[in-house]
Amino acid sequence: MKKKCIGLIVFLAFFLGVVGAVHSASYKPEYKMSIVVGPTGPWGEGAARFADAVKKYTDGKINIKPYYSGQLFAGKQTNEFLLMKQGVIDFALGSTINWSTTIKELNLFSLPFFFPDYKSLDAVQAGDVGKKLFKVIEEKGVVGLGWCENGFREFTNSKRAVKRPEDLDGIKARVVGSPIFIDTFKAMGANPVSMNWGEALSAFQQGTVDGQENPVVSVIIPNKLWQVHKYATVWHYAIDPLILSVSKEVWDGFSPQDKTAIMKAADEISKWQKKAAREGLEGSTAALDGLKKNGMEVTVLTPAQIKVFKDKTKPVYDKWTKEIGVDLVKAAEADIQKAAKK
Ligand code: X2X
Repeated sequence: MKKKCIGLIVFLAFFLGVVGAVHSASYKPEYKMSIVVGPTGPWGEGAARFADAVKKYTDGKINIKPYYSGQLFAGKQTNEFLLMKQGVIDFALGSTINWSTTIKELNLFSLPFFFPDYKSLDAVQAGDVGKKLFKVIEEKGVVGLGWCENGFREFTNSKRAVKRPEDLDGIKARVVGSPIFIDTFKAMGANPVSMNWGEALSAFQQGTVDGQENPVVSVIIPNKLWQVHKYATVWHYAIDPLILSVSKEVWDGFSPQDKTAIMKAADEISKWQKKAAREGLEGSTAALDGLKKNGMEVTVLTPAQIKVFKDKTKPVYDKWTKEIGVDLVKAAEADIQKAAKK
């Protein structure tokens, strides 16, 4: 009996060893991770921390290298998801906006003035809608490991303080290359132009565009946008979650132990990253104070001022709800209402 037991243990150890070896033999020496922005700030830093944690928890077996500033997709950020599917990109800390041209459902987060606060966003991500979205992306070849965050998108420009739609008149605003953004800014009365992020940074310097919309902590501060734009409008008009992710083909090649180790790293980093993206914004004015110290004039819109913009963009909501899926939008609305009562 004892002998049999020892035999079984030896066999199991041998079997697991062989399985492990087969897996690691097929591992790549380097896994490429895509990030649209540079290494500074919670987005870029989140990617570096994830790579470090995966290395640590897999005892050096899985080596992820972050490629910043859109290097892996040669600047064209709406290609990121497709390149993951095609095996060019292995991992990504990717914006839902950049993937939304491929995955229509992800436009949910870009519906104008839809998510009132972080609480409602967290509720939607943690509930059935969040799970459904991860299922949809997995069916298209990418595994979501955790929700991270770029943040609520605010507006900056070089012309004037924007408080009412009329203030946007004639302002040439760079928006990301996803059609809902063009629709929203047209509806609000601006003159939107879609541009990749890399190009946009030079366009701000050259003054060929007047404004842009991005989160304060993750993008406006790390890129010192006060050097090019004097005015900031805080209106939380869209939220931009990031998805920490891996191509399904790559994921399926990892051993069960390594998958567990990667999930551990992903859980840890998602928590850290979301918190860092909200630092100085949630229950604090530190981030906005920072903009003011650097010479910006910051306008925080009141609920009544926001309502004027929200009413203007109602046709965008109607059009895009159909694209996203009426049921999904209704389910998210129900989660948001429930979160408001808590
Ligand atoms: O291009 C942008 O505005 C950015 C950096 O926020 C995204 O990747 C969506």
